Amino acid sequence: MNKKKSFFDWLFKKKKKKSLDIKKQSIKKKKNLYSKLNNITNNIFKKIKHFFSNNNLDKNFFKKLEEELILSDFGVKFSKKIINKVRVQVNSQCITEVDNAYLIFQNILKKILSKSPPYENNINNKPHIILIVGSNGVGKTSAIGKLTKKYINSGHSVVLAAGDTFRPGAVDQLKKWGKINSVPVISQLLGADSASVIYDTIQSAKAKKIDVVIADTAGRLHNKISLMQELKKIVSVIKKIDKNAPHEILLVLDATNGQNSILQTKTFNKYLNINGIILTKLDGTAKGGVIFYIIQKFSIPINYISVGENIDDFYSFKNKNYLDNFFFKK
Ligand SMILES: Nc1nc2c(ncn2[C@@H]2O[C@H](COP(=O)(O)OP(=O)(O)O)[C@@H](O)[C@H]2O)c(=O)[nH]1
Ligand SMILES: [Mg+2]
Repeated sequence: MNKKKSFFDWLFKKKKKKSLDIKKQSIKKKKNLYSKLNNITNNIFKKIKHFFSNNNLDKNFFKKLEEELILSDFGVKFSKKIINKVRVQVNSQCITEVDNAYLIFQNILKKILSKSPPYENNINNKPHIILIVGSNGVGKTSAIGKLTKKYINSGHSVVLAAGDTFRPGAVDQLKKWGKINSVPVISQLLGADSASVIYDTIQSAKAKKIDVVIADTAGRLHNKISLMQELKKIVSVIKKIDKNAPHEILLVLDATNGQNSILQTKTFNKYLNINGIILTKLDGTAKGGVIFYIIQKFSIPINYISVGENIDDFYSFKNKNYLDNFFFKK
């Protein structure tokens, strides 16, 4: 009897230790994530924070703040709009301390962040088909690698379509991500018809009952119109298999491109029905103001942000609370 009791004691302690270990691991993971996000915050707002702590609310204050915002890629008109809002509140509340003006400024930005429409990634179709589009070099293929891991982690099977048949090396790059995630990549030779590669991939996914198809596409063809036509053709070929597909068309934007990202969004959205945005390279820019500009200008959700070249440097934008916390942490 005693032996039995001590065995159960031992088993209980072992289980408790294991659950503590798991807890510790997840805390460590969260800490890493927070410090990474904190670094981005510093990038985006370093200059602005510096500005607020090095200036008084004198008569030139708003003009100088406007310049800061424009330099941080908030856009000229949008910067003016934000400044006006700050000015109205500062005046009506008779604020004289720059710290209080900073709080007002942060609250205005928080409100903009909270306006980003929610991103619903319910998988109601099998296969769920995602088309990744965007200009050359913005981070499409890398984003596919990182997104694949997210789906694998949530228990879904994935197949990748090497739809960038234009750039030499693009297929190999996608295959590398396929290997890292242990998922198949369907490809043809360089110069092959992109729509046909994606069509084959979807057929293969159907035959093998794979949950998610993520299709890469080329970023640069000889001109903008031909790229858009190629993408429209891909969409119509996909519709031959499932008229409701692609279920998501995600536009990848490079945050370091600043205002150019706005033009890209306009162009891609004119030709395709963009469902969501992946904003990449937020780690490499002090000009992240574009994220606010995109949110206020387009009613397209920001689905993910990418903050580095590693597979885990990829965060859902859904959890606004922690983003809020880290965008604005002192
Ligand atoms: N620093 C940084 N680099 C990135 C990020 N995403 C992609 N890259 C790099 O950007 C370059 C272009 O990425 P790629 O996925 O090939 O772009 P694509 O041409 O749109 O497919 C590569 O060197 C990537 O490693 C990111 O979030 N941060
Ligand atoms: Mg690519």
